[in-house]
Amino acid sequence: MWGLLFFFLSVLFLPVKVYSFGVNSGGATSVSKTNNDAFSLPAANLSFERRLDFSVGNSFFRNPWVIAPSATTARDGLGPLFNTNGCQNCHIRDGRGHLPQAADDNAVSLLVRMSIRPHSAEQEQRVLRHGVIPHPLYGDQIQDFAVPGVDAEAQIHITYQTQTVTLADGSVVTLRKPHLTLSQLAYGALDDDVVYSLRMAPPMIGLGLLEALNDEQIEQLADPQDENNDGISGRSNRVWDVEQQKLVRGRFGWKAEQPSLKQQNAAAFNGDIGITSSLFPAENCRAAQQACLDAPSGGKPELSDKLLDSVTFYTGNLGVPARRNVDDPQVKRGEAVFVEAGCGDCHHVAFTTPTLPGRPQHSAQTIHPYTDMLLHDMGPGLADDRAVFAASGSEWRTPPLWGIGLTKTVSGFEHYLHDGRAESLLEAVLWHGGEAKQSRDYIVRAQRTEREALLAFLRSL
Ligand code: HEC
Ligand code: HEC
Ligand SMILES: [Ca+2]
Ligand SMILES: [Ca+2]
Ligand SMILES: [Ca+2]
Repeated sequence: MWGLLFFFLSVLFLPVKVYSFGVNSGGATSVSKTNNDAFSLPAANLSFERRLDFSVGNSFFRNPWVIAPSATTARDGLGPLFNTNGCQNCHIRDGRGHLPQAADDNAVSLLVRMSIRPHSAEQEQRVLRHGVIPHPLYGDQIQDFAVPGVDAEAQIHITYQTQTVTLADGSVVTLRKPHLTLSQLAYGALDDDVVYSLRMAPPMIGLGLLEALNDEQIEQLADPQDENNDGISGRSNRVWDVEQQKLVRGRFGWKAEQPSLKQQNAAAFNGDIGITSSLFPAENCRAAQQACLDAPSGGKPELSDKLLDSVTFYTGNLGVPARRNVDDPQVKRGEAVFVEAGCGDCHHVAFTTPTLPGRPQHSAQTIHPYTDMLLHDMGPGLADDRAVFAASGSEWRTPPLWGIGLTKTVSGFEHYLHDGRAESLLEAVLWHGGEAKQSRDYIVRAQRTEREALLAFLRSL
C-alpha cells in the first residue's frame, strides 16, 4: 500500500525533477543566495574543515597589501608599481569590474595590457612561445600607481565612441566602444608599434570546476579547421606553464592566457599588486625603472607558497549561484531561442567533471557553465589586435555565463565583455561578430518576444 502510494507520488514528482535538471549550474557546489553576496559564498558542498582554508584565502583576496617594510609582514611588499592594493578592488564582491563611470572616476578594475606588435616571422615565434613581446620601457601592463619615490607609469583615460544598431522590430540600441588615452607617461614616449588591450576583471565563481575539466573534454569541442562547416571553429590557446616549463592548454583570462588558477593568481599578484612569489620572483620593474628596482622588498618572495595556495584554494571554491525562475514559460522559451540562435555552440551547456583525488567538491559534478573554454574569432568589432600566445588579435575565450543574471544585484551595474563596454546583455550579444555573427544576426532579426525571452533566460542563469 505504501509502496503503491510512493510509486504514484514519484510519478507525480518526476516531471518536477526533470524540470530542475539545469537549476544547479555548478552541480553540488551551487549556492542559493540571490542578494549581493551571491558570488562570495563557499561551494555548498565544501567540507567544514576546508571552509577554514577558504576563509584564510578570502582574507588575503580581500584585505589590502601594504608598502614594505611594515609591521604587517604577512601582507607587505605592495608595488613598487601597482594597479591597486588588493584583489577584491577589481573583482568587486567577487564579481566583475567596471569601466570608469564618469570622467573623474578612476580606472581601477580595468587593466591596460600592452606589448610590441610582432613584425617578422621570428617575432611571431616569440609571441607563440612567450605570449607577447613586452615593451622595453613599460613591460606588458600599465601600472598607474606606485609607492612614494617611484613614478607611476601613466594615467589612464577612457572616452567612448558610439554607434547604433537598428533591430528588425525598429528598436534602436546604442553601442559604445572604449577608447584609451594615456597621459603623464613617466618613462618615455610610446610609439605606434605598441598594441593595447583593455581588460575588465571577470567574476570569480565556479573556477575550480572549470579547472577540473580535463583536456580531452575541452578538445572534443574544438574544430580548428571547421570540418563540420557550421562557421564555428573553436581552438585552444597554448600557453607557458611556469612550473611545468612547457606549453599547455590555456584556460583563464579573456584570451585563455593562463594555464591554471595558481599561475593566474601569482601573475595577478605580480602584475597588478607588485607582490613576488616563487612563480614570479622578480618585481614588475623594467631595466630603466631604477627607483622601482631600488625600492625595499617585502621578502623573497613576498608571498609564501602557503599563502599562494590559500588564495588559489579560495579562487577555486566560490559556489555558483543556482538558477532562478527556471519554470517561467518565458525563460523556457528563451532557452530554446538560445539553442536555435546557436549560442550553445560556444557557450557549451553541460559537462561532467572527472573524479579528482583530494577534490571531492569538484569531482563528478554535472555542471552548466555555458562555455567551451575555447578561443573564437569574434570579428573586428571586438578585436584588440594584440595576439597572446596562439590567440590572435580577434580571438577571445568563450566566457562562462553561469551567474550572469545576478550581475546587477552583485555589482550594482552591468559591464559585459572583455573591456566592459556592454551595459546590458543585449548590447553584449549585439557586439558578437566573426564566428558568432550568425547568432548575433538571428537576434537582430528575431521578434521582440523572442529576444525578450532570450534575455529572460540569460537573467535566470
Ligand atoms: C587591477 C585589477 C585586478 C586586480 C587587482 C586583480 N585582478 Fe584578477 N583579473 C583582472 C582582469 C582584468 C582579469 C582578466 C585577465 C585577462 O584577460 O588576462 C583577471 C582575471 C583573473 C582570474 C581568471 C578568471 C577567469 O575567469 O578566467 C583570476 C582567477 C583572478 N583574476 C584572480 C585574481 C587574484 C587572486 C588577484 C589578487 C592577487 C587578482 N585577480 C587581482 C583584474 C584584476
Ligand atoms: C562563436 C562563439 C560564440 C557564439 C556563437 C556566441 N557567443 Fe557569446 N561570447 C563569445 C565570446 C568569445 C565572448 C567574449 C567576447 C569578448 O569579451 O570580447 C562572448 C560573450 C558573451 C556575453 C558576455 C559575457 C561576459 O561575461 O561579459 C554574453 C552575455 C553572451 N556572449 C551571450 C551570447 C548569446 C546569448 C549568444 C547567442 C545569441 C552568444 N553569446 C553566441 C562566444 C560566442
Ligand atoms: Ca613588491
Ligand atoms: Ca608596466
Ligand atoms: Ca565547426
